[in-house]
Amino acid sequence: MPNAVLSAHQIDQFKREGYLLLDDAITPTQVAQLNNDFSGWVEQSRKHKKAYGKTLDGRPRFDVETDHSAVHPSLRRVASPTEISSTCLDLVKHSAATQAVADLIGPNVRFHHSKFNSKLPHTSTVVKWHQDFSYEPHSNDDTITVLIFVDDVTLDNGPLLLAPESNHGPLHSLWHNGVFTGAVSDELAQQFETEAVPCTGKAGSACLMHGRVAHASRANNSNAARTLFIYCLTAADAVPLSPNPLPSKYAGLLVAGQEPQYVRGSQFEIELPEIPKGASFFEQQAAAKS
Ligand SMILES: O=C(O)CCC(=O)C(=O)O
Repeated sequence: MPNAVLSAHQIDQFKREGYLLLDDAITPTQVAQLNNDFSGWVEQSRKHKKAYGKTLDGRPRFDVETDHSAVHPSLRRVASPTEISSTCLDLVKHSAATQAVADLIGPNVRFHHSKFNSKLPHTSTVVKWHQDFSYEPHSNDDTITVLIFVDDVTLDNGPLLLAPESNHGPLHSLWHNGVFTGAVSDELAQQFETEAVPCTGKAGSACLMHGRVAHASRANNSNAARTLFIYCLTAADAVPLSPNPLPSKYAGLLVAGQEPQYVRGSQFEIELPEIPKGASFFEQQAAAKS
């Protein structure tokens, strides 16, 4: 079957390095619509001092950073936006980014979860080194996180940092001294820092990242926001091994191909994650010292 959007070279690059940057993955109109949705939520967040709203499992939908205030909003996470934004749902179902994922792990692909991660200007949100697959293990590791750039992402506004080829390495523990820290050990984090490649690009670009790729990001000390719309897709024959950390009425929706008549397993050992009780994984990463 011919590939929908990716060249053989791009597919090879993804398989080797574990990620791929797509320019113009969504249209300028879609970028404007995402920005419009997110700006509305930022305005709303000024009225709140802590996480608020409700998702399917009763946890807060909107999560704010410790430096959040009415005059200096620091809305860091919107959980499951596919339920409150038709633009998000439409992108998950129909974008070139989703078609590209079908080229990589398809033809049969399903939706797992979505979120916005934002770092508004001069905010302190950091993401510690981790692999997404350890937060959302499946029976096989054909899982891809799609990170859509809602703003231009530069070296200055806290870009995603990736450890190339870490998709070929082990699944690292996110548990330390019996506590789920949601992050790899300090020693490993230092090693990944030395290999880190920043993922920068214009608004409308998308980074497709294999679920085993180690990644992190630093605070935004610039005047420009860095907001990402993020969604996770899996091969349709991959069955979740733990509860969805971001439950949604659309979880499991087929976004490409057909329902497979089988389940596929691949060989690995993995520690099951702790399901967040608070608004987001930021609380797990902040609460625990790795
Ligand atoms: O927002 C970022 O920079 C990284 C996002 C991420 O790693 C996550 O939400 O799992």
